Amino acid sequence: MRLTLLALAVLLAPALAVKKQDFKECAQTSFCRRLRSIASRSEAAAAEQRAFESPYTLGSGAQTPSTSAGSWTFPLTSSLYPDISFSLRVDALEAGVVRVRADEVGSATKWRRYNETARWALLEAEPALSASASLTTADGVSTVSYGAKEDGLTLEITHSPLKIVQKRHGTPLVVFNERSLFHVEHFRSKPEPAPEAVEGAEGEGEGEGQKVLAAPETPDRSWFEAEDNDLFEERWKQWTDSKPKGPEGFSLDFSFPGSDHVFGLPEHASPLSLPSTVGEGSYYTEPYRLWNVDIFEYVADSSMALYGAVPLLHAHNKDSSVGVLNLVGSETWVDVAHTDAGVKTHWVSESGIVDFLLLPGPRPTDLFKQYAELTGPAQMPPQFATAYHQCRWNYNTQAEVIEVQDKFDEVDIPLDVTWLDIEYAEEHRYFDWDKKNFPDPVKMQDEVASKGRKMVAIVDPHVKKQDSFRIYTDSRDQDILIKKADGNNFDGWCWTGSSVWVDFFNPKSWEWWTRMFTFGVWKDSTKALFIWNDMNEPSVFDGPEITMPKDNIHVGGWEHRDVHNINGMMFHNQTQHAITVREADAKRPFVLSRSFFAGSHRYGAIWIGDNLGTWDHLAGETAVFLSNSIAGMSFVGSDVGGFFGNPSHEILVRWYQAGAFMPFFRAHAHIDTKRREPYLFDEPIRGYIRDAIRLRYQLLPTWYNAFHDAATHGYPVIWPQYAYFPEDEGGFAVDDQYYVGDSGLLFKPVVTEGATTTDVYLADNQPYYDYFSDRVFPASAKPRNVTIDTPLESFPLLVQGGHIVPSRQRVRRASTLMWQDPFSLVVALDRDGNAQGQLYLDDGEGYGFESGEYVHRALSFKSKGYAGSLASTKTGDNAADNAWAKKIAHVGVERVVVLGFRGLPSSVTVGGKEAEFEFKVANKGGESSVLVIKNPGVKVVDDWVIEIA
Ligand code: NBV
Repeated sequence: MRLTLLALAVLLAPALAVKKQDFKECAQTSFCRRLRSIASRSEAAAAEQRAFESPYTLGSGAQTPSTSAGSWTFPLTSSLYPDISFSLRVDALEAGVVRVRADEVGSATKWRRYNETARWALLEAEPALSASASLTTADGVSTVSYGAKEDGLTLEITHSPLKIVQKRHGTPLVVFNERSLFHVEHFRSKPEPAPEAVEGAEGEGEGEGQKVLAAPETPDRSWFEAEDNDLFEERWKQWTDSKPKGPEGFSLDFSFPGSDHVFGLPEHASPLSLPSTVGEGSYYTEPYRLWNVDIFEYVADSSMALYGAVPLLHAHNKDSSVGVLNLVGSETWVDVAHTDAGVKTHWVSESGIVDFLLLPGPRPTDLFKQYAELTGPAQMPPQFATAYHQCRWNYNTQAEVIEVQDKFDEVDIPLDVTWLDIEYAEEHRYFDWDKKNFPDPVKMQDEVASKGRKMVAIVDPHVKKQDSFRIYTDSRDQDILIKKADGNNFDGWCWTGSSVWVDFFNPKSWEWWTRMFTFGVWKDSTKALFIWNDMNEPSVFDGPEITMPKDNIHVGGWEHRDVHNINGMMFHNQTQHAITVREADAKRPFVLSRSFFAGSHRYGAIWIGDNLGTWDHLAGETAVFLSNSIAGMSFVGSDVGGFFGNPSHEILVRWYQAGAFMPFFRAHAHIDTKRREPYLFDEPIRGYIRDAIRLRYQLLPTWYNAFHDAATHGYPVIWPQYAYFPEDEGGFAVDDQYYVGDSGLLFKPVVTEGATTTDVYLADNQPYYDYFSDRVFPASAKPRNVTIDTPLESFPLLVQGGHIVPSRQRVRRASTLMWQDPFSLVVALDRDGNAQGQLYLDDGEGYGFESGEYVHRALSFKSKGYAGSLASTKTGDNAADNAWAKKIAHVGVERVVVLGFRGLPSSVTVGGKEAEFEFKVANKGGESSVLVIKNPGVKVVDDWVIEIA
């Protein structure tokens, strides 16, 4: 009886779990199986003390193309296939970055490897070469010296067997091919099945049947090319991948001597410091997979692929950080092994040229800058996009959209953006409104806009195959659709039923797509409407792994396998462009994308997809945000409350608190979930949620500073502990708390049920002040954990001593209405009584800032004995009286709170004029001193000094 009940309970329990069987493991994909096994054979060889040497050798002497100083091309051969020629090109780039490319030359087949990943990922496909770099060759080693002299960077290229070591002042940072796992599968002709050899043929040489490769006279070949029946065709479930090009995978090995931590390779729901996938006691057994998929109900801790892919890895130790950017758009798996000699990684990819860049660091901040120099700066978002977004699948009618506005107003909760999921569109034909439920979309958008708010509507990449639908007929007639292997337009199944997909790699689609968003063409859109690109992995319901067949064809004849991971970015890019230029006076666009690739940060925000409203998802997400962030994708958030399921009140409150500190802050829920807009709850729950959202609005100036730094320097909006304190080893694996920009705000979400206290890790010798109370955690020479009370209404938010945090305490119903409200400054003094901060302001929507229409202030507090002063000075070389500065000339500072001031002030003056203040002395109970200066009478655009004596 108990058993039956149990079984029944299992059956009735909501089946919230990923369907693992819908997604491949490495062993189920032939190139991964083949290439991953090189490492196992190398290990077996090592265990038996057999040599396992790379078969790859560079030709003698470097051939230096006379036209391009800083670039050297070597002939590359493999003893496995002496007749096949490869070339290896090494570029020393301006930024101290090295680029290595390898390709097969003069293939006897008609095939070419995909070589355009750089074109989409990098700002310039061919970044500038360093004219000062030099190469010398002696004793079979070519040494490139490059970068700034003081950095002491060299690249040592051993010719035979091939090995490349990047060094800084003689210390190896990264070693390529240390373990001899480098291998490039050359193109080969599909063997004609010999009548009697088809079945049971074993271990023949090339071109002799299906089981090829292991040639008896060169036994090493079998180490690198395992027998495989799936070289020219691969079946999985009901799908057959025709693989016309045959095998063209490649395997790369990068070791990081002296580094015990590697970060990056998003997107995975794994810890930030990537644990081992191989070796004894490894944390995962599958490599980190980069293959963009629509994977709902994903596992909260896994190396499985998610929606986006950035093949960027940081290796870090307390002395230095280095990065590897692998420019590959095809399916890629990465094994990580932690060893006594540092982390060793093994990357295998299905197709494309070898094209990787070594970023020298040496600090995480340098890596962020170097990556941004290569891939371009993050987009400066419109300010409203950094505020609160309310979404649900779906707000079903125009009246419901308006009701949402009213309800938020009734309960005094701010809101900037209301979202429309797929049900706004007639039969899911995006662009075509369902006029029964949305009779007057323009009126609706105008009404929302009249409150200072915006809307976002979803536009997915699947296009309903229907002759009455202009997007379909246009794209079909212009011949810009993705094709099947047989050359006909591909169709598949999605929300729209039978659908086609525009090939956004095809430049012919670009101008047309831009036109679709003009107000003349999309008559039901207004400038208050922005866009959400979902399903762009792309998601194809009846395709293998819920995506597109790999042998589909894109423009130029490239297969989908070559470009799959880049696909989502192409769609995002074009939509973003369309939204930018739809107004004569270009405004900053906002487009949210689910799928992404290296470089997607140029186009807008992402979210981490279909999460579950459970504690383990809430807990795991912080690491995912951080991992995405260090790879450029820091305008990131998750569905607040969880997409699937009906979270308890407690979890919802905790999620809102977490959401208020996600760079992208949007509540969203599946169509089958119970409604959970904040206004639906009774007090105190509603109040707790309101407090979280209002706090976000108060701190918007601090977020805007962080977004500005991201757009200017390539810094992440939120900083993991290791990047903020690169020398504090105790913090390298900490991934459940983070810093907001350079504000000194340290946030940690509460992610466990019933938590009444939460521990926070403090790395440095500075005091930390509780943002919500006067409590101070004193400076200490040793890293420590401090315990914070976290009843449901509260959570850890600390200010690191030494920072000035700007905020606006008056919250209005939308952020766009707050532009002339006064500022407050929290000045959290460091051990020496000093603090720094910044305030960046512009109109929040246009591009005037690019031509100097902004205000950027440096704020600085200095203690002198028992006195002190707070000064605001201009930074930046723009005109002090630019148009935006004039517009906000009346905006003042209404309150300054100085925490930790040592003196006992008797006067506060500005330009000789007394200002009102209150002072509370520090007490032994752990409360800091608090000096509150009221209405000092200073304006944000002016230079001023507040003197405290
Ligand atoms: O458009 C419907 C949903 C959307 O709400 C969600 O945010 C996306 O991640 N979409 C996926 C399609 C199907 C979900 C089961």
